[in-house]
Amino acid sequence: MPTQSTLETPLTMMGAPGSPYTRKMRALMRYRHIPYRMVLQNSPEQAPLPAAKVPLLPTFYLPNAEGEILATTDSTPLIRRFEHAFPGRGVIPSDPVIAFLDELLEDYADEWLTKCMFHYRWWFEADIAKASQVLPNWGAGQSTDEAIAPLQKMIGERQVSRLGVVGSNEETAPVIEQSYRRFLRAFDRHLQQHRFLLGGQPGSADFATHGQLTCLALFDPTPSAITLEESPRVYAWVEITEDLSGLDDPREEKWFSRNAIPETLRNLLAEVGRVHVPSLLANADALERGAERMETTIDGQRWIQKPFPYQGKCLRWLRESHAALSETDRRALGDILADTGCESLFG
Ligand SMILES: N[C@@H](CCC(=O)N[C@@H](CS)C(=O)NCC(=O)O)C(=O)O
Repeated sequence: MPTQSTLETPLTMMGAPGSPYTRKMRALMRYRHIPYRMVLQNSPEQAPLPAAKVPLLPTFYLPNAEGEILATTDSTPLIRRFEHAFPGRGVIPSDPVIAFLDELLEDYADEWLTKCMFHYRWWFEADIAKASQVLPNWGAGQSTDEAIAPLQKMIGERQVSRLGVVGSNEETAPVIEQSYRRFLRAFDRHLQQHRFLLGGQPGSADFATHGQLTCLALFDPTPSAITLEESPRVYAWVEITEDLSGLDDPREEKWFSRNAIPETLRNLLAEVGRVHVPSLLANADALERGAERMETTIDGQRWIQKPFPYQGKCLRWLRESHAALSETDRRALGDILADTGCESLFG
């Protein structure tokens, strides 16, 4: 970790309140005390900013080696870049074994919980109605009801038609919905004893989880009701994690020690192994074969979806991090992951 900041601040972050990855990064910036300015998507302030190659929310505008400002996306590598650029209040555990658990849980939140998020937002009438009415208002500035109505219709229809991208369909809906409830129950039990996923201070996985849960717990009516039914504690945690700027300076000993991983964390890892790991593996297999569809079994039920190249990259990153561990670390990690289903990632 550097002793002084190597990126000029305030950083500019373009995003939207309903984007889980925008919320992930905003909570992270607040916790890390990184000064930022938030620019809303489609606002006049966005107009002069360069466009990203693949436009995604959030987008940061950061210098390359020549000092040229580039539109930069993808929260996971951005968090690692900021970890090197700003001193103090880091979110990557220093023990490589704990750091791997953090990376794996971050991937689960970013790539599996987002299936829950997108499914619930665009599957049930009440959620579709709320999201299509509110979303266009975030960036539309001052406009009349008549002017915004076609945008509301367009956004609703476009997003519903994209459900298949995350694998939400008639066959997979029960798998997604059951997994969300199981996750809530496991996270609830964990939070009864621990402040964050990896101990007494937040890791990048906490911010990823927070981002998806701002939608699931706080905004979309169907999953919000489910969250309150299963765990008011998780609901409260999402609100708390929004702004951790006042958390005492974290100390190294607040992370879990590799020799004392609580059973509640192992249960969360077992949930990752139950749904996310088979999904990552089947996706990579379909990509490798150039198949049009990935068809597999997740949680004992049929799963079909179009393969997703980005998640092929996620699996490669996890395997690279695993391969970079020393043999002692790999063995310690193996003991923690044994029988969670996560061990099949490297199998
Ligand atoms: N892996 C990316 C995912 C970002 C992402 O998928 N953002 C969504 C919104 S939350 C997006 O911009 N989708 C395209 C769109 O809405 O047009 C990250 O971690 O930042």
